[in-house]
Amino acid sequence: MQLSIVVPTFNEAPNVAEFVRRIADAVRGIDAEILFVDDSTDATPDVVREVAATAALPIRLIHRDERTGGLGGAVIEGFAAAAADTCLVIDADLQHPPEKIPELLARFERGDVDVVVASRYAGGGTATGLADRTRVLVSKASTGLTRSMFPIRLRDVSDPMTGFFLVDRRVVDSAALRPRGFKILLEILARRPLRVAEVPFDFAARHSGESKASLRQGIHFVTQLTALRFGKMSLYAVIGALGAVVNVAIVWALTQLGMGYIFAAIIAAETTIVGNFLLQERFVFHDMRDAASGTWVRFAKSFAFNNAEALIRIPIIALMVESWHFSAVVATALTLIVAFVVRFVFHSLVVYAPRKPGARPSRARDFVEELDEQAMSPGEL
Ligand SMILES: Nc1nc2c(ncn2[C@@H]2O[C@H](COP(=O)(O)OP(=O)(O)O)[C@@H](O)[C@H]2O)c(=O)[nH]1
Ligand SMILES: [Mg+2]
Repeated sequence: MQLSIVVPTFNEAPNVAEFVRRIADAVRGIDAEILFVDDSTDATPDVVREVAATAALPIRLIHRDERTGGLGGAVIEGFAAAAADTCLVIDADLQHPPEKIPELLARFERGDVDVVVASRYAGGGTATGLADRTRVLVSKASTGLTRSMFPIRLRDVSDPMTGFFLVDRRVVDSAALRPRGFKILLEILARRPLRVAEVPFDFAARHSGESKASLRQGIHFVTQLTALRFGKMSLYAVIGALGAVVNVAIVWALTQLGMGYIFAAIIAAETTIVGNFLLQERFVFHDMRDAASGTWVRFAKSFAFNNAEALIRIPIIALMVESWHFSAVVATALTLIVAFVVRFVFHSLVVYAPRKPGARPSRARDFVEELDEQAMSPGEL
């Protein structure tokens, strides 16, 4: 098999027949298969089976009961199940013209690249099929933002957000990907340096049905981008910084209302400890929650640790200022930096530690390995 055409589908029943017809026409003479990875709740699987019976090329269907990883997760599953190493990803709604496939394949077969991207923004490409002005703006802005965040990796890629590309699946490190949401190509390109070529294409309007892109996907995307770029620890830092700002604001507000400073500081500290916990549960460690102990146990550990840490930090600051003659600001800043790292380590290793039955062979080694993995792992969302 020369080419596997991987097609993620979510409720695309009215598009399937026309899609398959155009693919079959376009890839005549190429030894190709179509692999639908379907999460639909409509009749898409039935239509696929019906069309497959008479189609001019082999068609397979993977129907998933769980929408793990959404569109991106579906694509990765498609790579794993594909008959060929050369995998082409294309949407089922005909916004990506199947007639371009031979050109993408020919470019790939020159043998000097790992990925061929069909680009709306390369010379000759267009994005007129985007639903409205807002989508055009969002698409352009997010593409610009993404490229500026990965100036080296995406140097040769004008359209890292396209869902139309061809890749040699052997260069995709599926285990390292956190395929969630729409931007699977970005994940692939950002994780490791790959050789990329582009082929311009005209992004058409949807054949039928509605786009599944949404504001939620947009928010998802921004967080995914941050995580891809800066990792889990930085998300944790962002939340910590946010907490610090809120902390100061609460102290300010309460003292304005006439409350004593110490009391205000305690209320502010406890509020931000709880707030930070909720945010880190949702955004930083959400992928570790299921395997860890229950919510209230996690909360108790986190709450106790942060309180103990604050209690210990204050005498240390005093010691630094009184005995070692640090300025109060420097002492506070230094202890906060150390506290940040210690807190992150404690949370990833203790609060969100997986429940494992039985004793571990070498705790020290486990500790170091886990620490390394947590610090480096992408804080995907
Ligand atoms: N398997 C699967 N496919 C999806 C999912 N969400 C979207 N898709 C498919 O991914 C492709 C692109 O989605 P679409 O809604 O057209 O996004 P847009 O082109 O950015 O507006 C289409 O073929 C969708 O059916 C999902 O959660 N799972
Ligand atoms: Mg589409």
